[in-house]
Amino acid sequence: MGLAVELALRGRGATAPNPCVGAVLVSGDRVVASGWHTRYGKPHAERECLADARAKGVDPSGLTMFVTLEPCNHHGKTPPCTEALIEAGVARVVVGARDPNPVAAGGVETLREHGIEVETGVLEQRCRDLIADFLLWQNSHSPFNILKMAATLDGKIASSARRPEPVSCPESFARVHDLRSKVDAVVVGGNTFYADNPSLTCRKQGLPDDFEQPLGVIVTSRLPEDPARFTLLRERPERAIFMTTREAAVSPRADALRSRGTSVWPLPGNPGALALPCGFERLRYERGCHYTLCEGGGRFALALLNQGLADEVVHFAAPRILGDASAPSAYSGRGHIPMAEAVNLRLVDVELSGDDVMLTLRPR
Ligand code: AOF
Ligand code: ZN
Repeated sequence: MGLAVELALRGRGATAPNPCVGAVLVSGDRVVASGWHTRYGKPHAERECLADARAKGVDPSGLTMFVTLEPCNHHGKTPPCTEALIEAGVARVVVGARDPNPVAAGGVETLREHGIEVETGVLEQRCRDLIADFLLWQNSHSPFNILKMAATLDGKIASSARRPEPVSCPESFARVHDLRSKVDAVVVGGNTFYADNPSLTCRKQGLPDDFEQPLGVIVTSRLPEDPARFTLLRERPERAIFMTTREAAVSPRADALRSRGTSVWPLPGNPGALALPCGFERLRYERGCHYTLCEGGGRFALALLNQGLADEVVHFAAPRILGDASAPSAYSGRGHIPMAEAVNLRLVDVELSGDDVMLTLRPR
């Protein structure tokens, strides 16, 4: 099942608004075929796995399939996977998570009615974590927001001089660009935008020719005086969106941005505490964003966490220490907080990323 989870992740980003799913076919203790859902509307993981078996000359009858999500039981964009499994004569199906989608659920019962042995709940938490995005799209109006942070061991994201210098190693940098290749928008706070002048593009090797760069979104109460000074606004003005206060959104600076094709969206709330949910809702429904990558800085990161909008945190801890209290911190903006009011996260994964440690966390 662990392998099926790894395979499923290969489809992550391309299956939205459907889940990513992985499957392996096992004979005894050998994996003889595998598959995953590669893209929205394409065959499901179970059918990909059976096709892989056929291509390898493996007869699936009597074998066991491990699949991260309960096989679907309905005619959607594709016919039911339960049918394919029954026809193929698979003897046993091991399921990670039950399907939260009532329209497609019920596969477990159908398979059992046809004499297939079914076991459920294997690596269940990991399989549920795998489809947290799918759950969110069904139950909320927000995109699935991944908050990315890179900090020194003492939690600093830049030196006090705030030059745009890398904190993490090249491997982590490459992982961030891999993340950028899977999201529909990259979102930053105003401090980061004005200090770093980021292009917010994906610069991963080997991108397809038709790759569409993510939207660049800036959350700030201050709009730029001279848009042409900023790479994003110079190179892709029509792919940039400012989320700002209601006052700033009707200012001459907002008009100047709009005349260049950049969108300026008003948010409720005051300059220090903009209410982000309606901005994210617009990203999803007006711009079709299913995933965003929120890249800080510290104040924006904490605002996201506080407003319950960080659905996953990817934190790179670099093995270096600044030791400078005046340098900006990874998550900041509150004062005199007792430990009982800390933002508590659940650790989902730990990996080495070159010299850094990459932590993947989820809200509790
Ligand atoms: C997927 N990929 O590998 C599995 C899914 O419209 P359809 O036919 O693509 O069906 C989508 C539903 O099928 C989806 O909501 C989920 O409940 C179920 N299983 N979906 O996209 C897969 N196994
Ligand atoms: Zn299916």
